[in-house]
Amino acid sequence: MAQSMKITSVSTTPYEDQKPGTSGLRKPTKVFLTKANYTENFVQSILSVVKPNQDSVLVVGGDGRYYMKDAIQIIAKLSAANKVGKLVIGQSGILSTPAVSCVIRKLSATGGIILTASHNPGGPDADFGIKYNISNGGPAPSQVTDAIFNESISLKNYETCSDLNIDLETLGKQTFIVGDDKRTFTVDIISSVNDYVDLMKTIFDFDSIKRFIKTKDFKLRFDALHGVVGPYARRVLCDELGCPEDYLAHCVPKEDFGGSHPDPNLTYARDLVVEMEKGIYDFGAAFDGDGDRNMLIGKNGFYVSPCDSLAIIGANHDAIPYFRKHGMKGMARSMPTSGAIDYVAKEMNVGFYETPTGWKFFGNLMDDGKLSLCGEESFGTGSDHIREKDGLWAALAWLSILAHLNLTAEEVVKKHWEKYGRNCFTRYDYEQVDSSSANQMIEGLKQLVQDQSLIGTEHSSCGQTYTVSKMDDFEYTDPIDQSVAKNQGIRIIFSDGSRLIYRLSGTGSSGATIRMYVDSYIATGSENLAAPASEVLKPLVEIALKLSKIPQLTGREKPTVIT
Ligand code: VG1
Ligand code: CO
Repeated sequence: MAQSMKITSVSTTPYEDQKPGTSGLRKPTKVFLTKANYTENFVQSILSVVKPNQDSVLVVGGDGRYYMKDAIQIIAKLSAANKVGKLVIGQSGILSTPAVSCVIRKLSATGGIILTASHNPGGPDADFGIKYNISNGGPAPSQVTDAIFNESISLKNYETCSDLNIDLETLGKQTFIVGDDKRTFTVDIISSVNDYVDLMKTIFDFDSIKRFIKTKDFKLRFDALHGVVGPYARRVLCDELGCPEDYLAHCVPKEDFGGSHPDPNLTYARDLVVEMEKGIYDFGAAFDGDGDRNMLIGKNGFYVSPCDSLAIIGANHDAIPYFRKHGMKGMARSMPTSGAIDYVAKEMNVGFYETPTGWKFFGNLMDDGKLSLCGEESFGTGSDHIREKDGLWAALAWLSILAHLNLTAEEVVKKHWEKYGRNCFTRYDYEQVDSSSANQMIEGLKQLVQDQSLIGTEHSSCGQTYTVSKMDDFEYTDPIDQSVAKNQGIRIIFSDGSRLIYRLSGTGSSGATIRMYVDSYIATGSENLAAPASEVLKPLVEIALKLSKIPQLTGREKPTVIT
């Protein structure tokens, strides 16, 4: 029998700053590289909360960014020492966030650890992140991340098998004998893509999508922004749907995402927009670093807003075999997401939920059978097939709808507006703002919430007048476990239903990012139904900037990103 690997208990100093944000712990890579035991401390904190035993199975993988493989070796050493029975890891460490969720569910695993900072850039001078997902395949809820944080601030030791090294490249099982009691620790290296692609084949009708692409000579462009979606897009588009290789752009994962920002929006996925504007491709999609976000662009660069995309998938869900089989149990959106889907849910008479920002708030509703389709304005769309948002799923959902309706993306969107009316939406991001001015801005708004002095006041800009009818700090009570999430964003709601929302990002790694959201409904038949959102929303944006004093307080004349 192989010699048993020794477990050592290493003393360490706790950190004060390992509080997971909207989606896991995200910090500059340098913090993980230079602060002693930074990764070990956080992984031990996760394991201390999980309390593993010989039956525990953890799924591990990430988006391929710099430091991921080192982090996986650390996770293996600590998992072995902390009595985890088995780790299931994507080959070369690669698993998209939706693929981790899929594998956790398929294996009924204990949970999973995802190495990603999602849409944040990667590399030694950019960001790294670690996220824990629970047994339903979804992001850990606040109760769990709070417990992990509490461990991290008082941690004194971590347990490790420092001699244990795993081979991340060879598919199949590796076994190790660990500790004095000679426990078996197993590592199983699995295909990064197989389980996920198998799941997609049960959700969509690949044959009919393939036929549509072929008979219409429908040209696609999928841009993975050098993130993890590359291998998944290659398998689905080229191997399954028979598309040529040149439909794929930036589909080889890179440790630094080619030095760019793997965030699928009009600013950071500019390449795709430029390609689509040429009029060669019929439908384009871009995905973020870890594969859970999507941006969709129609022919000639027609932009499909994520809020509209969600509503349109809802309205046309019967184009997708999965929904035909399982039915539409309910729909949900995060609070800042436009109200477009509200009209669809109402018309279809299905349950509707408005949750705080972050995918973790959808999990309970899905587990309880109340929710089939949900999304966020931040390019996240998904269903209860897994418990994460899913970029490639959204693109396949759209291909199914386009094939079913035999229309272009632009026609589909415009017909939707004609039927339901249109929610014009924009988000202004002010990235890396000085934290104290960002806090001052939010505090000012909180004061206005407290004294309710804006209620009934009129605000005019560009010849339009809006009256404030409600102002609050969004609070959510989970309908399943009654847990309460407070301070989830300041809302100013006008008498015509238009909304201004302000919150601070929980995914940045340094300074503060202010997000300001504007949502306004235009009824069917209105002459500016198809006008550019920037024009329609101009007066409300001006009012929003004035009420919040963002330019004065931050010294920023313009946001970093407008979506
Ligand atoms: C942002 C988005 C939010 C999303 C989160 C994680 O959070 O606004 O909608 O769920 O990122 O997405 P915040 O706190 O920065 O606004 V991902 O793809 O980065 O895991
Ligand atoms: Co992401």
